[in-house]
Amino acid sequence: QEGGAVSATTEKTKEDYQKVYNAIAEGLDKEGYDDGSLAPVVLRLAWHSSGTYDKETKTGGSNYATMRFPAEGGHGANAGLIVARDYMETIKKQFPWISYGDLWTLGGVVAVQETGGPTIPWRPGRIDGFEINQTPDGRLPDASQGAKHIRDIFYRMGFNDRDIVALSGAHALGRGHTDRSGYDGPWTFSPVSFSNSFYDLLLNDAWQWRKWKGPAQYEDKKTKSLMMLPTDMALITDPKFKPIVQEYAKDEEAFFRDFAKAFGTMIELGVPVEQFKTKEPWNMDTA
Ligand code: HIF
Repeated sequence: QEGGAVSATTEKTKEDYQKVYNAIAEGLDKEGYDDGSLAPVVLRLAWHSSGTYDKETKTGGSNYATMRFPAEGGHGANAGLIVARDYMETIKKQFPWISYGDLWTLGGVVAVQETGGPTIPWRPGRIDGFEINQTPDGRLPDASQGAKHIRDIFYRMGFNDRDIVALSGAHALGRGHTDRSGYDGPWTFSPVSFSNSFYDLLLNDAWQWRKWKGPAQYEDKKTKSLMMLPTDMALITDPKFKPIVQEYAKDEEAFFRDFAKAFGTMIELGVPVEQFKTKEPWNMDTA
C-alpha cells in the first residue's frame, strides 16, 4: 500500500486466518457439553451452510451465510445450530473483518483437523449476503429416507456416489439430540475423534430398530448405546454404496484422502471462483 498506510481494507494474509483458526480451536473444548467438545456441532454448521447448493440454479452454498437470517436459521434441518452460531459469534467479535461464510467454513476445517482428521483445503473469499439470498426449506437431507433421497440431495450439489460415502464418515463425530432432530445418541464410541470407525461399526456391528417413542432409528444390538439413521443404513443396503463403505472401513488413509477432497469441495459450493482471494486453497496448521 502506498506510503505504507495500513487501512481497514488491508489484504489479510494466511497468518491472519491462521489466528482465526487458532482462536476457534482454542474454545472448542467445553466441559459438560455433550462429549466435551463443540467440534461436532461446529462441523455440522459448516456443512449445513454449504449443503444448500443447487448446481442448476447456482443458488445456495456457503457464499452468503444466510443461516444468519431467521427464516433459514429456523429451517427444521438447522435445529440446534444456534449453539455453533453463538460460539462463532464470539470469534467474530475478535476478528470482525472475517465474513460469516469464511468463518463458518473455517470452523468446519478446524473441527475436522483438531479431532484428528485430515487436512481440509480451505481459502477465504466468501461475502455476507442478504435475506434475499436465502434458500427455500427442504434442500438439506431428511434422515428418515433412503438411498434415492441421498442421491437426489447430493447429486444436486454436484457430488457422486463415492463422494457421498466419503462425506458420510463425518458421522464418526457427534450425536443426535432429541431436542434438535429428535434422533438420539452417538454413531461411534469416540464421538469427538475423527476416524473411519463409522464405516467399521456400520458394517460389522449388528443393528436393530430401536423401540422407543422417537423417530425410527437403529441401535447396536450389543450395547444399545450407538445409533444409525435410516440414511446411514442406506449406505450398506444400496449395492453401489456398500463396496465403498467396505473400502473405507479397511483403509482409513483412503477415507481421509477422499473425505478431505469432497469436504473441501463442499465448503466452496456457491462461491464464484473469482471471489476467492487465492488461486489455490491453503492447508491450515493444527493449533
Ligand atoms: Fe449429519 N446429521 N447428516 N452430516 N451431522 C446429524 C448430526 C451431525 C444427516 C442427518 C443428521 C452429514 C450428512 C447427513 C454431522 C455432519 C454431517 C443429525 C443429528 C442428523 C439427523 C442432529 C442433532 O440432533 O443434533 C443426514 C440425513 C445426512 C445425509 C446423509 C455430512 C456427512 C456425514 C455431510 C456431514 O458432514 C455432524 C458432525 C453431526 C453431529 C452434530 C452434533 O451436534 O453432535
